[in-house]
Amino acid sequence: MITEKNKRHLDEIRIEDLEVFANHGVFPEETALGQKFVVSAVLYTDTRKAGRTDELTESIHYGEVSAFIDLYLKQHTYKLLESAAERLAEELLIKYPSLEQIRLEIKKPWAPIRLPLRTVSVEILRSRHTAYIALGSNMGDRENYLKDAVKALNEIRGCKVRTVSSYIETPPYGVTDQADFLNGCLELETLLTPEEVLNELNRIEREAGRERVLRWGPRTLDLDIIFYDDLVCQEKELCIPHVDMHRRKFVLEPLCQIAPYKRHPVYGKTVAEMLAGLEGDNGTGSGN
Ligand code: A4P
Ligand code: MG
Repeated sequence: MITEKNKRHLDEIRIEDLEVFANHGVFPEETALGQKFVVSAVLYTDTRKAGRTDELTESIHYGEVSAFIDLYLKQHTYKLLESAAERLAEELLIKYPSLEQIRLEIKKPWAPIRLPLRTVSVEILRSRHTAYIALGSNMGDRENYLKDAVKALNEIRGCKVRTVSSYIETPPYGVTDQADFLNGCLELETLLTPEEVLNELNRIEREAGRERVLRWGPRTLDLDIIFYDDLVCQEKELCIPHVDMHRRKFVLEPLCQIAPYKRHPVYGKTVAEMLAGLEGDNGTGSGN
């Protein structure tokens, strides 16, 4: 899923029609003989500092990127242009942290389809995203479950945990007849889509021995997506922003430590404002 980010205008560095002789294709002849691929890339980044200082190290070196594209496409073989573009875009976003977004087009002018055509191509747009994840545990070694979850998230390819709140002790919300929780929040930089993030969260919960017995019931580990950029999505399996976050002190309090000015894309309030709205409540946020 490609989402538009509500962020500052980004500058563009363009590489146009870089020719690479490589071996991608569905037919065995294509992978054996090779053919010409033509690559164009728009690198979205902030060039302001490089522009002011005239220092190449402050920007992204288009010569280096071109050489990387050439080598990467020669060293790997994919059946599909889609895969070649997907993998290459991911590699570049991981290699260049100041690259916020990339538009990548790979053309295949000699595609063997026995019909005259100028070219076929695949073009993709891939971005770095920011997600906020809420963590909770009220069984066993709670702190260890939360710490292991942070570590597991950081180990996912294309994910980086940027900030973690402190862990706070909170009374149970919803089903109140259960042990107190330890809760926290973290900021995650990610190349994954929201659905892929959710799958990873479910995997990490499973690996922590989480069993889905009772809704709102006791659990070794609960991981929820609170925000994903400014995305608003209401699907059966995935609601972003989290539907109940604005009523939950156990989410807003740790989130306020790391993102007090993050604004809810629907309600228009900052995290700090939502938390202030809950103060004076009974402390669990359940009285709302
Ligand atoms: N799902 C939809 N949107 C999201 C999202 N933004 N992030 C779906 C994560 N999952 C999302 O969740 C059910 C399904 O929600 C997922 O499979 C996913 O497809 P679940 O984790 O299986 O079930 P659950 O956690 O038992 O239910 P629910 O409603 O998610 O519970 P919550 O909201 O997670 O609340 N009190 C304190 N003090 N601290 C806590 O951490 N946690 C809960 C659980 C209750 N009381 C608590 C705490
Ligand atoms: Mg949950």
